Amino acid sequence: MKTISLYICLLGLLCSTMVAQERYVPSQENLDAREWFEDARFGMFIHWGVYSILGDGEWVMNNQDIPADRYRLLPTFFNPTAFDAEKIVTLAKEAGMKYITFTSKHHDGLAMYDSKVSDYTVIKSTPYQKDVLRMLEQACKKHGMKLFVYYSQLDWNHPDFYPRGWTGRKTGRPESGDWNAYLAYQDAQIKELAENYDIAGFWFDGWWDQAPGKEDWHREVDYRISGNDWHLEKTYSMIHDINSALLIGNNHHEMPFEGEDFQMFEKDLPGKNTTGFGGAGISQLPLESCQTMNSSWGFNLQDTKEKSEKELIQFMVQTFGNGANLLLNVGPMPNGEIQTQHINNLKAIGDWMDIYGQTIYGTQKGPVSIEGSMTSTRKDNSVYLHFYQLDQQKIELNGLDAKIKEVILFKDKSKIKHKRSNQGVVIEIPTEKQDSIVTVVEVVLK
Ligand code: JFZ
Repeated sequence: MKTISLYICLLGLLCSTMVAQERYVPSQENLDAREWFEDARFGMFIHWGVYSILGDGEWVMNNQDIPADRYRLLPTFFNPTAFDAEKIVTLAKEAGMKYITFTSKHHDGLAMYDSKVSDYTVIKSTPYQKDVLRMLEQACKKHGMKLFVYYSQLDWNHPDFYPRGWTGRKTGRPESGDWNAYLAYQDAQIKELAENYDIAGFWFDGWWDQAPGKEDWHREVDYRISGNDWHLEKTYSMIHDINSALLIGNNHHEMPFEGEDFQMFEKDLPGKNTTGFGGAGISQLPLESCQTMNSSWGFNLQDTKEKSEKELIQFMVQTFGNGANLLLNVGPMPNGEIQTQHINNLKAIGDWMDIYGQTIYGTQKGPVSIEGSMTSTRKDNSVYLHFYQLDQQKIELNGLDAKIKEVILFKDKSKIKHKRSNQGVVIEIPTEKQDSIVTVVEVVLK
């Protein structure tokens, strides 16, 4: 009896170790892709779909409690004749962006690509009948840009997305459905995206609608949800089996899960939580902050909370100074064009990157920063100080102990006075050398 129970324990132990051993080990191709991603630093997020027609952002179906059968009218008159994938890709490239992340399917469930497992697509449900993702893929290939796909696991249209989560509860769908059938549908779409399109990775979203095992996630709603299991490991290993280089990120606002390759922060710098639904710690994975130009992701007619070019560039350098990428969003209008102000923002950022790109691409998080005033990046023997708030000429940099060869103003290479201090080094930036947006100083180390 003792020996039998001993064998059972050993067997149990063996199994648990076997399962534990299923830890995700990124391939060399994946690690190379991560390195490319970190060096690239800057991408364009594109939130575009039939929701753009209503000009009330990408959550309009949920926020206006639009029943699914009513919402399905929208695709029937979605015909963006002015959409020009090459124009948008070129705009991104000239802004200094190296990749694009496009909403292949958002929460409303409509596929903005030629899905073979659904009729609810831009091909089969709209008069436009063009594969928007394919058009972006071709333009990215032509202009040497990489393409990621945003994919919402949350689906307010699919009848089998059941039991419902904390959103999409007023869509008029029957109070029934087969969750596993929905997961099979989701994985079939993810499989076809990974196999049929030349993409660099996935930007998943919607986990938080269920947030299995995370009771505190839905504290402000007066009903309890079961929090269905997303079987993410199964989905992630399916993707990496198809192409191990594909980079997977999931906007679940938790510390990264097994199988993920990068960590994103929504509308926040890494580790910050100004949105209230952030707050995850900072992992060792490549990092990416995503941000809107106004306060909406999808086109929003009445959203005038526009960030200025200065605010956008100052947030941008802070993400880079925190060792993270920036994924800056555009929400094309129903005709497919981008609002003029957002085009101008991108042009201004492009002009800035033309001068200072060397202090951004391929850099790591810098060794020094001053809260509310300066962040830094580092590459080889150079530390690049990005002062986004300067109201004095003498600045003490604590913690820069390395031996300094010279300190120069990056844009004109003119010398900047500096002398050692107990804390580190004091540099002197005369007012006339200071820039109203970001003053960039290069510290060349010995
Ligand atoms: C999500 C999407 O809902 C949004 O539409 C957009 O795509 C953005 C990039 O990602 O934003 C969220 C995610 C989670 C919460 C709110 C907005 N949340 O949990 O409160």
